[in-house]
Amino acid sequence: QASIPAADLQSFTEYLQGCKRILALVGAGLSASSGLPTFRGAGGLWRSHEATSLATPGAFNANPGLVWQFYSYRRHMALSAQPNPAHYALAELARKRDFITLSQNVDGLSQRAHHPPEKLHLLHGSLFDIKCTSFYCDYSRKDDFTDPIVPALAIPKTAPEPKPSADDKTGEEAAKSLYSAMESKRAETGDGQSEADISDARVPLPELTPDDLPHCPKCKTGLLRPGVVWFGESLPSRTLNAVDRWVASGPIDLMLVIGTSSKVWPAAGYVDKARRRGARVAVINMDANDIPQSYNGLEPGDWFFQGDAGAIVPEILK
Ligand code: BJW
Repeated sequence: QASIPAADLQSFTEYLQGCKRILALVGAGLSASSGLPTFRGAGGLWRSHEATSLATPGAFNANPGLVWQFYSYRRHMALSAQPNPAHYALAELARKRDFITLSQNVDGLSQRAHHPPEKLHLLHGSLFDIKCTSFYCDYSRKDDFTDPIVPALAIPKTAPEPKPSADDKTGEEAAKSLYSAMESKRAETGDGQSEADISDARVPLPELTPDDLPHCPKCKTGLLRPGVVWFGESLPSRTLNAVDRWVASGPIDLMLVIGTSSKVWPAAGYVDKARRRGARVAVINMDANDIPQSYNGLEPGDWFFQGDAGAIVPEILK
């Protein structure tokens, strides 16, 4: 049960009942309680790299092996994660109302929560879309859940650590805490071995050459890449057009801004677009500093629900 101020919950739910058209912008915080890391703030480092610094065409060109290791890890994590109650609550709202979700997430969890696909707009693509990097080739495929996508991208396994010896009285406490920290960083795979947590820079990772990476089956020469939108790249025009048509097709009563730092454009710009069509805004975020900065942040009549989206979203949409 989320602890939401009763007056806010009441005014929000009363307003929600009369809403005809509702828009949501969601970000990485929506999937945080499913165990997936966000981009900015704590957890935004992958090994020694800022996650956002790996999400660029320049990073891929400079070191495709490293960028593929990052995305292969994220594909694996997303496939191992489960949608949380917020994913399900948004899917339910989409089934019942004139409501669309603009998702910046690439993890597939909204789809797995059965969000109606025609009401789910993936602004930044999907980890499970794959496309060719060659300028001359138009190859792409959807819903490729192969994990790993090529053998060289398999997550390395580590042998279980020896348990600290019982008669090592002086070092016992220290060893126990080290052992449990290591355990929490590894997932048991059932064969007595564990998967290494390659997001930790202390875990060795092989250097891959382009030959180790997935290649295009059509042109035979181009490297494949994940079908996500990197910085400096355009968002999918069909998606943007469909969203713009929905936005233009009538007044908007409510804009939900869930688990996003609202720092990345053009996604963040939908808050203003919705306001211009009359929307009141409800922000659901762990961090009170991450209120969309358009206009003056929150305006009278808006709501800010602070806490875990996985708990708050199902509570306010009940
Ligand atoms: C919780 C929680 C819990 C935690 N419960 N909450 C206008 C002005 C300035 C710059 C630009 C502009 N227009 C375009 C740009 C350039 C650029 C941009 O926006 N730069 C800014 C950073 C300044 N945009 C682009 O390049 C875009 N392309 C474009 O505009 O093309 C045309 C063009 C090109 C060139 C020049 C001009 C125009 C493309 C942007 C693509 C972003 N791609 C990424 C990677 C996707 C693939 C991948 O996943 O790897 O998308 S970057 C990364 O950021 C990812 C995310 O979708 C995106 C947003 O992050 P998000 O989801 O908000 O995550 P966080 O971590 O930032 O926030 C998490 C939030 O959750 C926090 O608030 C927490 O507090 C909260 N939280 N746990 C609730 N349990």
